[in-house]
Amino acid sequence: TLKETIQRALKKLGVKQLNNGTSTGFNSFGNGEVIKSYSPVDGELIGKLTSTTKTDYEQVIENAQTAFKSWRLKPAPQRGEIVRQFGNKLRELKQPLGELVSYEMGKSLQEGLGEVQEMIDICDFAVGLSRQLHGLTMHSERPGHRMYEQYHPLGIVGIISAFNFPVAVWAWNTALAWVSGDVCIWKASEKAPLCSIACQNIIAGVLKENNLPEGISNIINGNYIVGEFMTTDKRVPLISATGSTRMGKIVGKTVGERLGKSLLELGGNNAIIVTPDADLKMTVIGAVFGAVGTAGQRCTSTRRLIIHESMYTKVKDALVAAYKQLRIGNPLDENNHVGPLIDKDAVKMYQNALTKVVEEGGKLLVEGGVLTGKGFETGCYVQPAIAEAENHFKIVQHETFAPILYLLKYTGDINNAIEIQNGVNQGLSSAIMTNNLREAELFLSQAGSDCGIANVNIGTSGAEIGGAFGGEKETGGGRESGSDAWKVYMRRQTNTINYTTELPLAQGIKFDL
Ligand code: UN1
Repeated sequence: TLKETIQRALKKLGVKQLNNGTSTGFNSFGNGEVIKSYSPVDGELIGKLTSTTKTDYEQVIENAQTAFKSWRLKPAPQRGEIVRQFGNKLRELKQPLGELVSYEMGKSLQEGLGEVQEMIDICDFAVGLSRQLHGLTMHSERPGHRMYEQYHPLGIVGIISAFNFPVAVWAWNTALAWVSGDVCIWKASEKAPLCSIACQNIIAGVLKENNLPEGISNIINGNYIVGEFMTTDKRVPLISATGSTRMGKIVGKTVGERLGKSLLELGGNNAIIVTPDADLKMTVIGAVFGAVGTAGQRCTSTRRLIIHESMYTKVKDALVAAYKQLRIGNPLDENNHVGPLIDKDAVKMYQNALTKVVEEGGKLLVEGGVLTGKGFETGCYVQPAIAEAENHFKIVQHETFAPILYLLKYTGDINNAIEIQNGVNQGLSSAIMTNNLREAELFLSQAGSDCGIANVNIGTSGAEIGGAFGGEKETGGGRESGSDAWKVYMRRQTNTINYTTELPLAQGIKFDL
């Protein structure tokens, strides 16, 4: 039964009924009020944990600072070795951790396992990276001089993550930060806090086996006030925050006031352009997975389809037919495609968006609605909806974290579609379905999509970890995960060395004494 599966998973992950300290005894949780975590799947109380007080936070900072002093001296490839061991532990615990993600957050088990796979992948990436934290060498304009740059660790990295990817986003940040020589403090979402306990237990075990201080990885729990401990704290040089644009604006401003660094990965309003040359089958699979996967709660979820008028009826009919096939229910049951939304507030926002789109003149093609009856007792299960709309509608301009897909029509050439695609405040992910080389290349060109991610014949969600992940405009501009995203976790130092007995000045300046 589900209950037994979850009990077994919690046991394997060392998550207790009341979590007020890790399995290794280091108290990074705190003495504050108790937070209860209920599953949106069946409404059961999964477990409790204690939140972090200001006094606890000071202790965490001290532990992190002490750990940093030794961790930064460990050669980077040896830090990589710790991340390698962590990745192996994740391989062993992939099933129970995937189950906990699915049960606490509500995404399908397949997607929960996929999320743990992203953690494993970023560990592998970071291990390789630990031997490639390269800087450049330059030619000095002065004789007998050498110039180069090196990357040093920053110190404490603060990670604020959202409920929708309760483990992977942490891993993207922390794996890179660790090989960079940083130590981390993680504030997970208070909507999926037990996932962070499980992760902390795993890394704490690895650190203990290697006689390393647990302060290399720390977690703090609670609401935004606990997050503010870090965003206002000069001792935390980098804050990496994933979540809503509303949250990101506050974090960006707070960190900016103290001239700290922030890495922001915020909301998206992602679209797929469907051209006259699109492959209908690929379009439907990409759009449906993009719109209903994770119940529309990915920052990369497909929210808008921009369809050429010549394809419009075909695509619309195929989508409506596909939505009829969707099975909604317990996400740990592999027969289901779509699980619940995270909580009742999310359900309210979903309902509100459906009301708004009709008020603004849109038309519901698949009505949606909250599911009731057996298996749906939590009130968090909703029917994915499709609405015909226009890009300028306020509700279409807004990111609603729910499975609602807006169909928009374009006429004429691809530039018109690109204009609609770019005509929102967010700039995370985008896609085009086409077999026309000219359209595809234009979409990817400087005159094309303005997003951080632009795909051809792939949907908007489900990015691999190897590329830099993030977006422009109100998405916040940060890049996490692959490519050279590691550079933001390090400080660059330019070194010029004079190996002569003269002291020539740069720019040809003469200064004789
Ligand atoms: C998120 O929703 O915050 O590209 C992350 C994707 C996933 C990550 C999403 N790899 O959909």
